[in-house]
Amino acid sequence: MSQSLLYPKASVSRRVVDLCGFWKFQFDPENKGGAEGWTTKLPSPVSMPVPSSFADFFTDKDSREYTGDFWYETEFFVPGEWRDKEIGIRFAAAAHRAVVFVNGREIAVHEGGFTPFVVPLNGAVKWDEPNILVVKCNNELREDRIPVGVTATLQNGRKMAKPYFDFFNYAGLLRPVTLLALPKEHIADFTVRHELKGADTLVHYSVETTGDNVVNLAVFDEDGKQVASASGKDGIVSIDNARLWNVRDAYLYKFVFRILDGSAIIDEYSEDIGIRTVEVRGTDILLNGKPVYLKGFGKHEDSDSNGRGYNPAVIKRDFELMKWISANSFRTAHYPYSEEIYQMADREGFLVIDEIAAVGMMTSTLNFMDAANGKPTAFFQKETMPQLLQNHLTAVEELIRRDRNHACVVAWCLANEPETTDESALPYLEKVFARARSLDVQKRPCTFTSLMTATPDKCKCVQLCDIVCLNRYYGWYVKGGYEIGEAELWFRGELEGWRKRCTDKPFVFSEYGADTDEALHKLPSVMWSQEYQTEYLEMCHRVFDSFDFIKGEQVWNFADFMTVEGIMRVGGNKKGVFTRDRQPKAAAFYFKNRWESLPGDYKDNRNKR
Ligand code: BDP
Repeated sequence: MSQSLLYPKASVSRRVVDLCGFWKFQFDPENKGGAEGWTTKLPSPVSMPVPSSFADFFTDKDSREYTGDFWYETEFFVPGEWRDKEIGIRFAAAAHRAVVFVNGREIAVHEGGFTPFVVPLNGAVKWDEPNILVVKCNNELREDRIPVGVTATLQNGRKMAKPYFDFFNYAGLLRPVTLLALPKEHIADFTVRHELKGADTLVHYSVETTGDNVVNLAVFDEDGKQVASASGKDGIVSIDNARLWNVRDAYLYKFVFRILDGSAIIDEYSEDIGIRTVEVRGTDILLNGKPVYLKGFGKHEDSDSNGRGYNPAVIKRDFELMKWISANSFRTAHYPYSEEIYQMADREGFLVIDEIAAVGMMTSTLNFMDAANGKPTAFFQKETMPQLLQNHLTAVEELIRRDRNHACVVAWCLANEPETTDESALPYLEKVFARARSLDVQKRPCTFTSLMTATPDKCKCVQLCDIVCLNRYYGWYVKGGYEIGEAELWFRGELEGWRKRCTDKPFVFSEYGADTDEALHKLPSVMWSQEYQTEYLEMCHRVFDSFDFIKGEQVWNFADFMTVEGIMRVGGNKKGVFTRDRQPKAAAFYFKNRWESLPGDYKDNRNKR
């Protein structure tokens, strides 16, 4: 069971119990929990909602900035009638690492704060009795883990996170925790790959189970009518006149997988699947064979009080705002998001560039400062690289296993702003790209986002990318304010360079943006004012509109978000088109106007080849 990352769903054969609610919680600054028996009972806990990030609940700085081990405790009950089942606890996300104890016994360790893991429980639980669940988490940043940073120890002995990235190091049991009971023989995983052959739509599927009984697949349309079926662990279903999944026009079929013993159902698992193809051809990104232009955002999972904790209300609001503004896509900067976000993107027809937590791959105290100066940091030559690579590859596996069946996922972003100006990045990233390509049966395009200083003459790794994603800040970090005219010339100059270097790839702006105070208006504009944000955006779009290989614009950021405190950030990063509480800045109306008027196949180059 521990191998299965399938979303927890009850069915005729499966049981799911939600363990969310208030748990006990305690910081362990002296690292003494293990020696003092906290594995069965926390000595002086406070209450803590699960899921959530702990940082923004407390009123003192030591708690907000707390870095080190912290513990959770709760109780759960396992009914005796589950004795012949395989049972486990599923953590949708424990940032950044967790050790799990049941009734005092250590039963699992997991590294990586943004992907799920299941802890098998058989053998560790008491049936028909309460069981004690204790989780020791740790949020220290290290150069051999992702996201990358270091942990400093202050003179008073307190630890402090020093991220190499520009978002607050929120941690905790960020996403739901569930108790699962599955039949011993169960569906562990499956993949689908879609093929459009003239009028025929073929779905190649492959199911992994823990036994040898027969597997059946039945496919239902949105009216509940069965439209196809097949038998066998691997096979093809053909759907006549299939309604394809499209941008902002989603259609989801229900795929029901069953393990059967004669007519008895041993296990059943179903998933809503959008049928579509995605591919890159020349400088086009093709969805179902037709070019698409990405309009949208780099986002964060970030909200008031709950930090990076699962927040369904904010998820809902964000999708409503993205629809209002006429966006069609977003990037999950800078880590895999909650599974429910991909489900909603599937349902609403949004295209997702799915990013891994490989961020901060450049030695830096504040990502945004060092990113601009171009000083080499020899990041990929550090001795921590072999270990970092191992963790990175495991994270790629978990990301792709978790998300590969979502129609919304149209590309994998395998790193954010790695230091690709140095040759040593190439062998490292080659291994990461090779692993991703080997795992995705849909062969989606792979990319990384390119940092500002990795210009066409300096980047050593862009050849790995199927889509080139650029993070560029001309007019903000480079030649901002009154010099914006020069910024535009520099910007155009760089793009001419790219035109020469990569003649046959689509480019997407995965970041561009200007910090903006929601209350500041200035005529004439100055940097930080709402007027400047719009002028800056107009300049960027003028540039994008004049290069036909640019196939998308995802502005940084959807909403203001929290970062470390410091001289460059006023209550966080303010590049949001919306405020942190999801209200529009002036730029939101500007975007709505632009995106409503851009055709869905803007810059269709097919007839030019
Ligand atoms: C880029 C990073 C992003 C930052 C952004 C900024 O990818 O995480 O928040 O710059 O400075 O370098 O706003």
